[in-house]
Amino acid sequence: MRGLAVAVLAAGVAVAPSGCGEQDDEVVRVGFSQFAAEGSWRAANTASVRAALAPAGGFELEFSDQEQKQEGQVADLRRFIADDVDVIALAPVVQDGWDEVLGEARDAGIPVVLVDRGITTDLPGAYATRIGADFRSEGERAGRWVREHAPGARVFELQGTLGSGAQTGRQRGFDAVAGDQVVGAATGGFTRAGGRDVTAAALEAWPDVDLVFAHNDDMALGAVEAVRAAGRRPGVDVRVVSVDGTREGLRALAAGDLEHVVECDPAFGEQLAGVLRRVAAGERVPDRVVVPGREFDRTVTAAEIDARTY
Ligand code: GYE
Repeated sequence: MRGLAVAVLAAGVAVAPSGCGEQDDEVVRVGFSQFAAEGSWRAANTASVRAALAPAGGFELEFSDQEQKQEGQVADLRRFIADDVDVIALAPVVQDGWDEVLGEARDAGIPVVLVDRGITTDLPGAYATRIGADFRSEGERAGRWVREHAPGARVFELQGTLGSGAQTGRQRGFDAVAGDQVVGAATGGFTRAGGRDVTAAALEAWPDVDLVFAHNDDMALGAVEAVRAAGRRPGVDVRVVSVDGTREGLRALAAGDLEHVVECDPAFGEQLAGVLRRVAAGERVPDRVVVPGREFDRTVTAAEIDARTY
């Protein structure tokens, strides 16, 4: 039986170059550990990745979502290793604490591609590449807008999940440019409710705050609610600058509730699919694949808003 299977497989491989179509052995088995469904950006990212890693594209996907829990993601990776997937895609909730499980993947010969956020690691060859935005540059660009348009503003920095690559990068970038304007900072965990509650507390703790730099749009929208609830006018008494570029975020921008939005594009599933295919085939890939993003201001058009996919 085994001899027959090998012979059939060999025949299949032999005809492949002449263009006789997809062979079963070309299916790439991917384990993708997403960490949450905490907001609109992540929902769009998950949808984009799942669409690109569909069977029609030659992928078999094991998907997992872990409610922002690193332990759950570590368990995901161990399951993917036990299942002997061809490649692991990991969207790490925080930066630290991955070396042990990534060592296990490496020992098993399973390459890992980081999706969206990065990690800090001492492990040589811990991962093949990272595909995602340049968070530090996003923070810098938000900071430059503040420097230029609100140089006297007293800033509350509404930070994302502490210890996540998106939080540390955006904070470092912003602080490098406009850090001297920051009078207070706290995390809203990248959620709308978090953004609202933490901003409400911040406006009491630092009554002279007149600008909020939110690390994402969901928190920015929560901040706008908190500003109104405090009897202050968004865009007049307290201005809000943000990152992501969700449809709702851009609507708030057009309406005058937000000032400036640095785009972070979640729809890189197709690009990721290409990278995973190459990594699974043992090809070398650049160790960093940057997803570019633009910026939006009040001139954003209805057509641009309608065209948003997230
Ligand atoms: O900006 C935010 C999400 O890691 C880039 O995570 C991502 C961030 C994104 O919660 O909305």
